[in-house]
Amino acid sequence: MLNKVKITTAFLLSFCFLGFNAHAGLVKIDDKSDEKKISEIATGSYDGGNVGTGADPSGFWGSNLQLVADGTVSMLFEFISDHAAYNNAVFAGEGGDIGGLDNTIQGSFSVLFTGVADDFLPFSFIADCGGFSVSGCTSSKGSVQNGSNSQGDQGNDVSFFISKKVSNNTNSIYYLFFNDGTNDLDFDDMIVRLTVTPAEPPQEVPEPGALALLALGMIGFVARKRLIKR
Ligand SMILES: [Ca+2]
Ligand SMILES: [Ca+2]
Ligand SMILES: [Ca+2]
Repeated sequence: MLNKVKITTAFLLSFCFLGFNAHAGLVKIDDKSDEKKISEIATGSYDGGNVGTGADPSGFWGSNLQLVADGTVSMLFEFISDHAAYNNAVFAGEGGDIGGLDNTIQGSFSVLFTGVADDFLPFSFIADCGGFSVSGCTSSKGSVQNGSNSQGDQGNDVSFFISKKVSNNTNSIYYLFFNDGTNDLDFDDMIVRLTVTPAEPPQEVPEPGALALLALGMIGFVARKRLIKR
């Protein structure tokens, strides 16, 4: 009788932890730079117009986006505008869940990302993407991955600017302004809106990690029971 109670409690606790993980985690800017308006940084003309953060957005240049806590998020990327001779592109995701778009495709895509606190969101901007496909580009004139974005060599290096968060209760929304590194800093070479939403990890099959946790618990329980019998 006591054993049954213990087993039930172990199972309930396991599912409590699974539930907690499923709902945790949105994003933060690592703000390696001071908050500035694009007009304070730009050396070329910023031609992005009003992107929902005002005509002269305030944010961080050379910074990166990280998860706040362990969890699964959905990342929706929407093309806003471009003002460049290059065909620039943005890619996001991992494994079999990779999406992307370029100046020609425009539109939007979304991917799921599961990570732990402080992980960088997996996305990259690529300058002058040739042969666009979901797996990448056949040629580029430089790229920058979130996590290694920096101010670099001013206008010669590719980099991006992240707007301050534009949020409501359930989403974290940022505008990302890519500069493709052709000797100016105008941050209008590709502009996308990133909406991050809490997401349930795929639930059809329990994750191996969760199963292992349950199995370990059961093994420990049986071992303890045997010790008591001795
Ligand atoms: Ca411009
Ligand atoms: Ca530029
Ligand atoms: Ca430009």
